[in-house]
Amino acid sequence: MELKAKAKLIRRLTIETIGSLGVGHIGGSLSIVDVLVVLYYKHMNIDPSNPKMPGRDRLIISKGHSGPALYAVLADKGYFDKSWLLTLNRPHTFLPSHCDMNRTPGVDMTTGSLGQGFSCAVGIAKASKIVKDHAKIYTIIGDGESQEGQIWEAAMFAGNAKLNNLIAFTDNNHAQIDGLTTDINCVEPLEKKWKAFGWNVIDVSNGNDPDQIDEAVIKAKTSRSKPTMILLNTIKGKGVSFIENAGYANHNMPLSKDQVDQALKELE
Ligand SMILES: Cc1ncc(C[n+]2csc(CCOP(=O)(O)OP(=O)(O)O)c2C)c(N)n1
Ligand SMILES: [Mg+2]
Repeated sequence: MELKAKAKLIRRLTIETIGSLGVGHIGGSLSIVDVLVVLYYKHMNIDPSNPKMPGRDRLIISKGHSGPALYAVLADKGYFDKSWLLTLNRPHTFLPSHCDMNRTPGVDMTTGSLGQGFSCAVGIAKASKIVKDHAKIYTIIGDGESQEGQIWEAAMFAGNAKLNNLIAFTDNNHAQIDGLTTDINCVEPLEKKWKAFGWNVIDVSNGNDPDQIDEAVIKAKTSRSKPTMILLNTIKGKGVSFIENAGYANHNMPLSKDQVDQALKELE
């Protein structure tokens, strides 16, 4: 299946997942669907029948509230049955709202406390260099998350350690939990900041276009001595008109049965 069609399918599954609970982090989940699709269906060396395969590539979603989008991908890849998606965040579920590596097959790191997952990704990239397993380590951070001091401590280490096996993405959707990043604590200029910390930076003008993201990942993989930050210019809630139009109010948004139907219709 073509990447754009796959992204549509993953958006549908994400809507159904959050719709089954009636509320969830829909905005931040939909904004990263395209990068997940490019990684999981084109680039990552993984085996859904062996989720802990040694030497596999990793993905750490540091903005761990976007778990539902990852679960949609993992179910579609065959890590677990699609019926699990309808148990999101219910008691005893294997799919909590935030990523948990001890509960969900295919989840590489427990995340949700913003800033921490990125540090874990840097540590795993360093470990991979030490054991020489040639894995690529991918990680996604939020633009609001980039206000965390912990991000920049880890960024400095990754640059100094020349972790060219680390490919990070900023989901630059310009919105955080209760406002626009520019109004709350502006993180720009991101390109200059990452470069100053010793990283390659690739700017993707449409961070919801799988082809543009794919091109950036291909380029990032050729880096010889630096980690790469791919800045994805995204839309929070991408793909469904009334969710996009809700703006940052789509951060943790209720979804009625009628809204689920409308969203699925838009994604046909
Ligand atoms: C350390 C920490 N502080 C606060 C929160 C609560 N929180 C969850 S998501 C979020 C907003 C994050 O914004 P951004 O990184 O832009 O992600 P997006 O909402 O765009 O997906 C906040 C403040 C948290 N999870 N962890
Ligand atoms: Mg954001």
